[in-house]
Amino acid sequence: MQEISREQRQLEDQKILSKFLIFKSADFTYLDNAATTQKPECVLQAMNNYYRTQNANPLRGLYKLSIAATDAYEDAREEVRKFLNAESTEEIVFTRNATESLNLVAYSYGRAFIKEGDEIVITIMEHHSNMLPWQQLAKEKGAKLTYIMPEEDGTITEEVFRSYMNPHVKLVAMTQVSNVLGCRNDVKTFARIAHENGAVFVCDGAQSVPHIKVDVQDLDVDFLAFSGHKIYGPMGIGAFYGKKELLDKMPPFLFGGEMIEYVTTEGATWNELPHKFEAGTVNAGGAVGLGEALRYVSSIGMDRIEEREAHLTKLLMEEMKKVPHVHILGSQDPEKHYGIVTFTIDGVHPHDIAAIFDEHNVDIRAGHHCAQPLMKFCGTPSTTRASIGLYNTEEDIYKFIEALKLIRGEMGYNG
Ligand code: C6P
Repeated sequence: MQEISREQRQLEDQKILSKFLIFKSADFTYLDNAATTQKPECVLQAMNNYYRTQNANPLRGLYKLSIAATDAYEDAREEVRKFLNAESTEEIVFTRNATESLNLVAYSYGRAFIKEGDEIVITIMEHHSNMLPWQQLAKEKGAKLTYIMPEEDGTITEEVFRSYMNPHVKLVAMTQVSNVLGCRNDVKTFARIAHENGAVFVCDGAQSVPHIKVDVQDLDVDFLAFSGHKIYGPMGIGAFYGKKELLDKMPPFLFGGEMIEYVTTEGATWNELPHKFEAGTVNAGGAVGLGEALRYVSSIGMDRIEEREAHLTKLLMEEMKKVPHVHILGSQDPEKHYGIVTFTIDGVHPHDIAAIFDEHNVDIRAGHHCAQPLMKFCGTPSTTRASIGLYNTEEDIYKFIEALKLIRGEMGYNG
């Protein structure tokens, strides 16, 4: 990662911040980017423009406006393909979010190919969205669900991963970056080992795709899910990548309009990829917004985004470590956090911490972060989390630290 000078960084900060008008609407510091991100003007304008000039039901009409809507929708798919470096747009399926993507894979691939006695391997650090679909599948099929236990800081070594492989393992599902510990799993190595073992590899990219370069061909994962709203796009649109050879043999997930080729009173045949998995009227406006968001982050460059966020993560953790009674979950090394820093403060409930931060206009998240089994593994029912996005600046970090220093005092502690 290429470091830049202080002046260059400040110029870059200003250029980026000028695109996010929400920060001009009120005085607040936004550090809840792992939950959702703010939207740049170009995304709002692209969606506005779509609804003002191109809106019709895509993929159906034979008139000019519907063709324009179809083109806008399919252009967005091409943006996603490029962004993830998938081989073909047939491998990109639009959904509502990462949750729907992971459920779709569990319902369609899982119900068709996982059988009684098979084993599904996930990790204890999974978000509920990459845990419950596999739990339900395992229960329904009489399959075994195994949880990989990482080291305390979230590390899963190659040796540990290999120890979970056996001939019964038919599917591995794993997040690339944990939404709580911020640690990054070596998905490329684990996917290779899973394949050698005869298992497919499902990657939850919800917290990685917005922050690091993700290349599905390089990682050689079989499926990868992400959400538009965490990468500066709108809510209600997400996507997943699936290898064509797998998508081809998977049954549809939802049935209805547009996913069919031919219907009789007795049955139906299915549309070609990816439409087989996109039943009903699609979220074309959302897809347009997502496509524009991907163009926007690409214009900055994923390398720059990663460097900016790594720089701020380092600053954040260094400053947090100076504050007494604050404990950072997971690794103490900022390079292993990818913008996500979860913490506790002695004697203060995470909800009180978040409320006090809010009084100081700093937005962070408190609770179990939809990862209750991980909380249990970490020995705490809930925590507080700050998470960084591409528009955050050093000033945001110092505002956070100022508020952090006040928390115990405001709860009545001396020091
Ligand atoms: N995590 C967080 O604050 P959806 O809700 O479908 O857009 O994303 C689900 C999801 C899946 N995997 C991971 C690793 C995630 O972090 C999330 C969403 C948010 O941590 C909301 S709970």
